[in-house]
Amino acid sequence: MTHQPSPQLSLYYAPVSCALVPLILLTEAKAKFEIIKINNYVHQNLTPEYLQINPKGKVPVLAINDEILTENIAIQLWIAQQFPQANLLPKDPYLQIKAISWMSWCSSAIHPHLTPINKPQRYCDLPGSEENVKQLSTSLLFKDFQIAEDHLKNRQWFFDDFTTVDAYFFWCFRRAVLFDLDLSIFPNCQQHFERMSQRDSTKKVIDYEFSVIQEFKS
Ligand SMILES: N[C@@H](CCC(=O)N[C@@H](CS)C(=O)NCC(=O)O)C(=O)O
Repeated sequence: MTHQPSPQLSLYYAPVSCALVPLILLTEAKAKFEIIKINNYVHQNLTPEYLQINPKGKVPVLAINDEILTENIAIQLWIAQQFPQANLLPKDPYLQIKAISWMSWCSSAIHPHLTPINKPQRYCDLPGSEENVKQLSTSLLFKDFQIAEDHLKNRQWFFDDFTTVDAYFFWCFRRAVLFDLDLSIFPNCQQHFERMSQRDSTKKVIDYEFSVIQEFKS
């Protein structure tokens, strides 16, 4: 049997961004990887150097040896496949497809409803319209959260055990928490958030995030 060397992994990461999700997963998997910090406060993601790495100008990026992988779902699936012992996806093939369905929803519904709350100026240029964009996006976001709220009733995780979907939804809900939205109408999501916050991997990456924010803001 030939021994395949482990690939060299570099995660391009910006604090508070959705790069938190692969960072949690790599930590869960006890993977060896380096973090390349991208200073989103000064738009380092839009510099010519970064655009050469990812022309989309976004994080996360996972560099696997010389290969560049973009898009959170693809990165999460790659990590789950590469580190099967971490059980980041359900074992049953159909439930794996269901996990991809939940991940697609985080990526294509929730995430696009979060960004306009943070950056309304990207979505409108009529004077005085930013507040309205925020309000409409918040109401779309709350419809998304209600779906998770119903699913999480009497459940600890999206599936029987922790999976990548929990990490992805955690990031989504945490963004809303950081926006200071009143989320008290979603107690099941709040409990899921608390449960996720108690995981060793999450604690570690949140501490790390704090240190990167301090560094970038100093
Ligand atoms: N479709 C991409 C979206 C990634 C994305 O929007 N990342 C945000 C951070 S959460 C970003 O890099 N934003 C920088 C910008 O838009 O300038 C994915 O799923 O990876």
